[in-house]
Amino acid sequence: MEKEKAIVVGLKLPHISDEQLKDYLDELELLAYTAGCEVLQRIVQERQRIEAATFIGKGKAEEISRIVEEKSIQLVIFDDDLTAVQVRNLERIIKCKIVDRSGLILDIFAKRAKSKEAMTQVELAQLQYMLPRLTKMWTHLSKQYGGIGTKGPGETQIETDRRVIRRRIKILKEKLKDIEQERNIQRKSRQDFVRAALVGYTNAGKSTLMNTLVDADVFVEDRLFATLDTTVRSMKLSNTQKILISDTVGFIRKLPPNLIASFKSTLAEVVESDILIHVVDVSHPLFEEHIQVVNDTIQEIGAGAKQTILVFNKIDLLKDRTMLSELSKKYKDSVAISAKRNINISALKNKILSLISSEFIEKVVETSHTNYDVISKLYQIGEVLDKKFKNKKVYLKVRLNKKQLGNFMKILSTMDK
Ligand SMILES: Nc1nc2c(ncn2[C@@H]2O[C@H](COP(=O)(O)OP(=O)(O)OP(=O)(O)O)[C@@H](O)[C@H]2O)c(=O)[nH]1
Ligand SMILES: [Mg+2]
Repeated sequence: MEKEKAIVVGLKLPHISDEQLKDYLDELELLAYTAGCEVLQRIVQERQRIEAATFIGKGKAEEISRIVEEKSIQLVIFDDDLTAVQVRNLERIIKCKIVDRSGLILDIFAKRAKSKEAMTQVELAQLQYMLPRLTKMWTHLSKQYGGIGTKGPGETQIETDRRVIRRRIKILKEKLKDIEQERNIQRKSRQDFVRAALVGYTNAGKSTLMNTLVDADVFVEDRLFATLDTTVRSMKLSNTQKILISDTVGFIRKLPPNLIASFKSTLAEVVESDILIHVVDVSHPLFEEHIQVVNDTIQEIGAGAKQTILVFNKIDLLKDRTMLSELSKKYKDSVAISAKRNINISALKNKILSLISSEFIEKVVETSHTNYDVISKLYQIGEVLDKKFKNKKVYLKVRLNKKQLGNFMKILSTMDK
């Protein structure tokens, strides 16, 4: 398939440095490439503030319009989110599709979604995003809806399309509710385990780390948003200690809010986990900003208060590793690794062990020495550290995670009668 020809546009406001803008536009180009476009040119405008009507200055928009014609550009991509009015005004000046960062991200998610859950979540986010932006030029994201927005020049057509979209949104929300319920049941079965979630910026190496830690065979690719669905695996930390670890969708600067909202059931794994393993691509020039973006997103989904290990990944790509000692001072509970080259993985495992140790407690359980059900159950769910017999009783010293203890004591009280 022929690639769509695109231009990317960035606005340099006073608080943004040249270097930052360059990195933002690098990322935008990577997003464009991921979405299947070929970026022919980069345009930057320096301004004191955003132009309310057209985002960039009108003169700049006209300049872009000329380039679009000369080079037969099909798509102009803005690094910031545009209002519906700005899109409309820009489309009057520039005769091709105008897409903003959120639109592009949603488009990539739509292309990547494979499972029923991910597809439903993305479609909902897309339609919510599209609804206020519906114009006759809007064809980029709407191909799959039988040409919504492509047919009519008239406002009536747009009104009809809006109604169709609203109805579809309602159906999707109901569908998601059912999926969520299914997910809740699945997650309930995992309640007895200590759970860790891998989180991080997209392309940081979460899935690679998952594969290194548990032999999981999760899909890894040097592209943005390789992972959209959650994978959960059990991981052995020592001979007796097992936890569940999950890999999930990555975050990015300016992730569309309705995308986060509709990915609620996918992100529930993160929200319900006991600890977070925050994976950072330390070889990226903007890695500290990435950390901030991820922290903000985690806060937003309501998982901000969890104990977190910061994992500086891809240290094999660093020319100079002296920065790592500075980083370990600055960020406590951090560890530097290479998931791909298997460097320092045991240090990470030890970190995880020490962080989850507070989730485990030791307890002496007393029961009749013939109460095999209780005894075997204890061996099953915990680590038996010591065993003593006295007066037809057995005293088992066990280590279990706190969550299991409550359940176990309930079982014990019924079994022990
Ligand atoms: N050099 C090097 N590359 C790595 C390392 N860890 C991961 N990568 C590469 O980084 C790219 C992204 O890795 P993934 O594991 O797919 O990243 P992810 O965080 O799961 O990304 P998304 O699912 O897209 O959010 C792949 O090309 C990996 O091979 C590492 O330690 N060193
Ligand atoms: Mg991944």
